[in-house]
Amino acid sequence: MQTIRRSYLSIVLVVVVALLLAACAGAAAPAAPAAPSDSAAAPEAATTEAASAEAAAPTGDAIPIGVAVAQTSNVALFGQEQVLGAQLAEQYFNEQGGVNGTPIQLVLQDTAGEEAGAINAFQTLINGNVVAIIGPTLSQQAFAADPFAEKAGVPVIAPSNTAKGIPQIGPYTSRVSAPVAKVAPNALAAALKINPEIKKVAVAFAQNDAFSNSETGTFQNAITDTFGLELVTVQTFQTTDTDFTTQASNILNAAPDLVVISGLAADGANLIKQLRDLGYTGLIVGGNGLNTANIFPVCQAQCDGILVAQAYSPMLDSAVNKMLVDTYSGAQGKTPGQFTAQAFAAVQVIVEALKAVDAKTPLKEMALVDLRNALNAELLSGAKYDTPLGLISFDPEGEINQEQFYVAQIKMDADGANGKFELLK
Ligand code: 1QQ
Repeated sequence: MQTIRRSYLSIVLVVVVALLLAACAGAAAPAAPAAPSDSAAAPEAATTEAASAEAAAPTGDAIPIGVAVAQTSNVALFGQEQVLGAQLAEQYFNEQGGVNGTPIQLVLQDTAGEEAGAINAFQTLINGNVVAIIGPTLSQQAFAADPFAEKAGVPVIAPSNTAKGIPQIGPYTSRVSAPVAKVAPNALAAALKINPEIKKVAVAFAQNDAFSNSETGTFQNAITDTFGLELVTVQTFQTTDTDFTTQASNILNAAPDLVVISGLAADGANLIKQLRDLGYTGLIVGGNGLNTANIFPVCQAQCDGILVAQAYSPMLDSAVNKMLVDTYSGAQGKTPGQFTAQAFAAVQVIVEALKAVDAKTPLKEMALVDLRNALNAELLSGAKYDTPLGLISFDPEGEINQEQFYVAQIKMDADGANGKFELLK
């Protein structure tokens, strides 16, 4: 008995010493955040797993958090707002002491607008030893890139992926961007409140985009089933289209009382402009792809009146939101939009989850593979985060729990040069 206990103890001792040595070895090698690169050369996919599994966790230096969003292409109409939100969060949380005294450092990697760019950016960040990745901008890109993070065991916070099925990509994928199913129908309810006479609805959506397909499904079900309206035409387009004469003419011929559009920013706003130019005067509901002031230069005065459901209110009465609105307005001369607030929230949940992990086991004692796993487990623990989006948490699948949604209506100046999203009561 005594012998068994003694040999058991010595095994425990050996294991503990081995673990300590491993931890020290892990901690000794400095983390090497990926240098921001504009060439976005794709590392070999085969090296991804091995490199990240053996890499050391960040030590005394800043903790690298990857941000893979669109800084170029038409998708940068969203991505620009995301970069601003993430950088504001980086500055703010570092001023608050970072992760229990250790600063964070964003590692930006441009995805541009396609799937391949998102995959390249993800692989660069994974190999660059980031603790987590915020991105990509589009659901279309997420379905392609997130599986690489899943394979490498890197937590992903989707900052703006609202299509059905995003958290189900895998156990490492969570989102701070509420799904279209929860958000979009609010805009239809608002349209009916403004004009209770609406009976006939026309729908248009971008066929080559995962989010647009998901959102139009939600809209079409709500139009016919929830609100009992008549769907008079369904028009399709591509996110790369610039000429919408056919779709706009077909919509006008169907004589709808309401037009509902699911596309991205440039295409969606061009369609709206051409629809108005051809003479449509009724209400327009735009989906999440029209949820940015960056559409104003595209549809100009013809943006006026568009209804858009939002998962963020700049009016939210909380300390962190007031700070975001004040800081952003000071620098940009306008209030922040949803994509900025969601990117801020994405950084925030990672910082706060890292603090919780660090309080249990100091991060600098953890191997990167363990740190990434512990961070993911913490995010999925149900802990609540008081963000500019309100109080949020993640369910065990990584879906956001968020209480409050809003509907805004775009108001443009007469000359179409400036405008704003005005929240409806
Ligand atoms: C998605 C979206 C886009 C409008 C994000 C910019 O919601 O791709 O899921």
